[in-house]
Amino acid sequence: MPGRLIVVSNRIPTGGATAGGLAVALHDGLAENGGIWIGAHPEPGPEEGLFEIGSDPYTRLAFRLSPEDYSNYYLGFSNSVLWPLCHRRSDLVDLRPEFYDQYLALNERLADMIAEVARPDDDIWVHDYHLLPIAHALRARGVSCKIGYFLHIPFPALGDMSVLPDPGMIAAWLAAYDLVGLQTRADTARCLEMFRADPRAEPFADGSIKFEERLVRVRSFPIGIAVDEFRQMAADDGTAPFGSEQPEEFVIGVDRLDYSKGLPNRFRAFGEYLEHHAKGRRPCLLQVAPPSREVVEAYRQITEELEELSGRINGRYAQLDWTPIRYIHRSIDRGRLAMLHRQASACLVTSLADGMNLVAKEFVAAQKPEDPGVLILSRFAGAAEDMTEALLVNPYDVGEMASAIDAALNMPLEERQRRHQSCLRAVENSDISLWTSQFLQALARCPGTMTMSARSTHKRRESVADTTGVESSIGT
Ligand code: GDG
Repeated sequence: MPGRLIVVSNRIPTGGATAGGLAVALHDGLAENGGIWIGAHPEPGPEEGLFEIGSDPYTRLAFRLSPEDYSNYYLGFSNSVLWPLCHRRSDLVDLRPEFYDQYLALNERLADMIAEVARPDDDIWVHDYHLLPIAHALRARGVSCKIGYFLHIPFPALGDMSVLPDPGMIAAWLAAYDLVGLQTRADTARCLEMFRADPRAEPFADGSIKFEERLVRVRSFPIGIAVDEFRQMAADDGTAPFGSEQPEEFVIGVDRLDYSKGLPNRFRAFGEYLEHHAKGRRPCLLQVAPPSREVVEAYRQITEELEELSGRINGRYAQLDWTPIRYIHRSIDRGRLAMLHRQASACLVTSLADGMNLVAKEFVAAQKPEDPGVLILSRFAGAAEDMTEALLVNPYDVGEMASAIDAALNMPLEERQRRHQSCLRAVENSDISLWTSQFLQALARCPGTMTMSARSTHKRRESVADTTGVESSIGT
């Protein structure tokens, strides 16, 4: 019987209708050989091991986060230490011993549960920063199957890692995987820099690293969206998403309300545009920003800042029949979102740091190719690495973003079409189904747990690869 795919993520998808892009993309791989998805149930509760929440067409096994796990592992070490660190906000890192202890404890407990379920011929695919130590903990329990890892957020700079309680653990944790997938070539370069600086690591030219007894490969796999599905959702079916409140023209922004998304500067830039460029024109900024991690202080602060900024800008410029910023601080239906993207003249993505940013890809996929809107994209979003024909901006430069809004709203049709075609190619080349299959194929090609003799053979092969440039990890 062929091995199964076991996906492990912080959250488990709990229902077909609400399944996200990742769940849909992994569906075939999971269904094919009776796969398993393991993740935390959205409702915390007392510990009770893994329990099944569905098995059609693949098994979903959930575990409960205790209130301490939720506070210290999830909100604490994951979202008040690793998240700010990876998004270049070391100033927001909140170091408390109980956060790190619970992060390690939860990962150890989860490794116990996975070890009970995994068979040697299974492939395990672990997702994101909440679960960095899982492979290391599984190896300590004798689990020998291939284990891949994908980090959805930026890989941190080497110097920034020094703020962690035990910075050397990141390399040791990652080295326990067979394959480490990152969003961009720049992330891969930062990860390799970390290994190069570590005396325990011996990096090879193809992006693989010998680390003590193990061999790990590091490569970029830029994540994407289900392009056709989003395009179909955006298609005009006669519904007016604004009802009777349709603005004359509008620029759209869609983001979880997170400090990494650069929202205050986006609002300021729109204010600058109105002050210096609009000249009687009356576009709206439609900002959809559902709440996120609201109990964390940094998130509370940015929520207040945005309310204050939108109030101030609207107070200054609004007219009886025009509200410049329409700020919606809650989630809206995905189909409606797709239609709004299609109707927008431009989209603002202003992240100060972002692993990829799927909103940029959704906006491009939703456009009418014959009359497309313009994507204004932060240089610091992973999406900018391949979407080079978007209007790239520095999100710290409010004046530059105001000029970009002006340029987007005045851009000739031919230039809009040319830029859109180029961005659409990048979006189609990273379709989520390709992303999934490329990652799983690369994991299948990994040599797996190595013996000393196998390692020396590998070393000889790599020295050939060095000269031929075969399988270069950077640039894929
Ligand atoms: C992490 C990384 C990386 C947003 N508001 C609503 C809504 N959304 C949807 C968007 C998009 C998704 O949420 C957000 O994805 P992003 O990629 O933009 O950002 P993160 O949530 O920070 O995701 C990121 C991603 O992982 C994948 O690897 O790209 O860099 O930070 O799909 O459309 N959806 C609905 N209503 C909303 O109000 N229905």
